[in-house]
Amino acid sequence: MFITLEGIEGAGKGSVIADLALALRGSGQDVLLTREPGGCPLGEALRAQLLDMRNTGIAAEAELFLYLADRAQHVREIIVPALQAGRLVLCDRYSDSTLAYQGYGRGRDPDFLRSLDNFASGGLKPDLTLLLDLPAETGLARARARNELENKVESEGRFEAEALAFHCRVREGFLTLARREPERFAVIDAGRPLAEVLAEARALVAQRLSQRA
Ligand code: Z5A
Repeated sequence: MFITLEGIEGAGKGSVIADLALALRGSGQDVLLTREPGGCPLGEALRAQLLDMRNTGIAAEAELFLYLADRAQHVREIIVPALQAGRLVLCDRYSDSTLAYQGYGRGRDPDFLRSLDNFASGGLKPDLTLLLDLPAETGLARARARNELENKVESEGRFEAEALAFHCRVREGFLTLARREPERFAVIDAGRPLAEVLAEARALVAQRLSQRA
């Protein structure tokens, strides 16, 4: 089973995915925890470039193809072999991030991006996507506080430097994608206390697993 987590920056994906991995491993599932960009060695190198605060000059077209290159390698090297081995794959961001950020955020036709993404991913789609939804202001404030605490301001801040309007478009983009595929998406109100968000995410995954059993 292939599960992805999506949402704007600071939505809580990292927190939720770590908790899900813990719960699922505790119940005996063989879980692969991964992320985009950066879920394979090539992806790690691409991630460093994509998120580097100094790379303000990356053209939007180049940015798009770097995310797609990361996905093409990640799917073939990591995700598909894990699924074929019967593992449960939990991935922090995937194709919906490309549609939301490079499509709705940067104003590029989502249908055009869909066809490029389909080529990069080999058509692999998640079975379940948890969308952590919250106002962009709240997510950015959380991410900023976390980055300051971890002293990451210089190394991982390129997207935080985007205007608030950009993150609002990305949020709306995710919600549009969720409305388009209600059977794949579950939208979680991530503005609530973390314990409530974690409990809902665990329940949604347990429900989906029991449906497939
Ligand atoms: N990107 C793209 O443009 N196109 C693509 O195709 C792909 C990605 C795949 C990756 O950044 C960037 O790549 C991303 C989109 C772009 N940039 N942006 N924006 P990343 O991987 O470095 O960062 P991120 O994915 O945006 O995640 P994040 O900033 O690490 O946020 P998060 O994982 O969603 O949140 P978190 O780390 O779990 O939580 C943030 C803080 O809030 C932390 O201190 C938590 O303890 C706290 N938190 C979490 N939940 C709560 C609740 N419920 N209440 C209170 N506090 C909370």
